[in-house]
Amino acid sequence: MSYTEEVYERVVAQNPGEPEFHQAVKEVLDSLKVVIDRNEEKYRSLSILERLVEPERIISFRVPWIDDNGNVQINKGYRVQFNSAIGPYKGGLRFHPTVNQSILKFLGFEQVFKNSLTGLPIGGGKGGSNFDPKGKSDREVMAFCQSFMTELSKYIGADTDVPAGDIGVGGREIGFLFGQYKRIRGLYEGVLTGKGLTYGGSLIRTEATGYGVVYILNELMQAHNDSLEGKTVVVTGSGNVAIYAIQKATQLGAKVVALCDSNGYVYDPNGINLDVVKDIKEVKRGRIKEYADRVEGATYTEGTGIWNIKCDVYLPCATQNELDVDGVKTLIANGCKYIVEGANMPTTREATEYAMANGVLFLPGKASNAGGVATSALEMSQNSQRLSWTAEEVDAKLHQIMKDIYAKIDDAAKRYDMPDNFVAGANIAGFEKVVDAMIAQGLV
Ligand code: NDP
Ligand code: 2IT
Repeated sequence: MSYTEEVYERVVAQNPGEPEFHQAVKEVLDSLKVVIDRNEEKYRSLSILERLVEPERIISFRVPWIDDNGNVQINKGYRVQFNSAIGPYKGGLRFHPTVNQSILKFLGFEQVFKNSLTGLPIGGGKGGSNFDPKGKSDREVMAFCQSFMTELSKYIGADTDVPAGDIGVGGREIGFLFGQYKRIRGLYEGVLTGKGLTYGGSLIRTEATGYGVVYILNELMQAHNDSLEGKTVVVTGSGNVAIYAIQKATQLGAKVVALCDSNGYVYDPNGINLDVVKDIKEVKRGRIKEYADRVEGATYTEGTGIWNIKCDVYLPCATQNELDVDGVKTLIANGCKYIVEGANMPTTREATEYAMANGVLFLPGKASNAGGVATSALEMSQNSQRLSWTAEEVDAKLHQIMKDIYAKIDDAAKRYDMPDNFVAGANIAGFEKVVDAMIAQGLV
């Protein structure tokens, strides 16, 4: 058995009941086989893969809070501090009822490689809770965030671990979390990113993940003598990443005709009206169904199946494993040429392999959604300098970072004779920097 296979079997045996974590590890280890094979003795002697798949630390804690009816509620809270070889742990917090240790370990593991690809000095981490913000009052969300931070504050800091948002954690939650950290620790520091602009946030952080997805898509298309102009695009989700991916794709001349939430999807042949989406999702915190009631010519379909809509470009921006092989087959049959992941691991392994084997140009989330965390690192830089950069400056840096990521993953894929295999390219290029730093720092 190869070293990568041995380590994968060990991960499955030692981390029972964690299918998402196994899936993320398998994809990375399969890609790394070609790298390990060239230098197996060295990597084995240092147990480098065993170290890479074991989080440095997992913190899990109880989060008690009181709801609006005066009842005590208890949630689970976590922070997975996965790897600090190249910088302080960095990665988002997810508040969603499905959150568990497997999901946070998969996200933390992916984050290590993603953060490495940004070229910035940030390690990998992820955290969150099975708390569901949907339908909660602002007071309930604040009570939860304050209790969550009361415990988490013991383990984070501007130079140790810097959380941010993810599913269910946006500007409102980051504000409540920041206030409680400051109150408990007595420190006004860049301990969180995605902050509001009046208290240390960076311009363009809100837009960064979605913009970054489209910037790197544009690089991919240009490298293949194509462009977004006149293309039909389907975006999934209708949250932070989806909204700003739609905005940038539209600015670059594409027509985005569909989006969704966890209840169903909207098709608008005239092109999505983003003002309506923002009002429904960012202001009213409502359901995407309302779009069809408000926009003439748009239709709403309950349930899944958004991949049935014909498109040239598909940008999955909702959640893990949302796109399976049947979905990909339908997309390809309808002429889809590009799948670029805005979410983390939204495409199943089988679907990814099918897409790549059938002519789709595919960018994995750890490369294509890295603009969010990269701009978080720019927020950290601004906080350290006690300065704020202009929107143009941050956007230009983000754009350049996405171009550099495309160049890195393209180069790694070509160096290992797998041109256009950006899954392998991203895993290899991400690994090279982290592993170099790990080896240099000795057995820690
Ligand atoms: P949000 O909470 O803002 O939005 C999530 C969106 O996805 C919502 O529209 C939600 O719908 C939808 N969704 C969730 N689960 C499902 C499902 N099972 N089927 C269909 N739709 C679903 O989160 P973000 O936009 O921040 O995050 C989206 C993805 O992008 C996640 O995978 C996240 O990890 C990733 N990501 C986020 C970054 C960021 O900076 N925010 C950076 C990099 C990656 P509903 O309202 O019904 O739940
Ligand atoms: O998955 C991700 O990269 C994020 N949710 C953003 C993390 C961050 O620290 O900005």
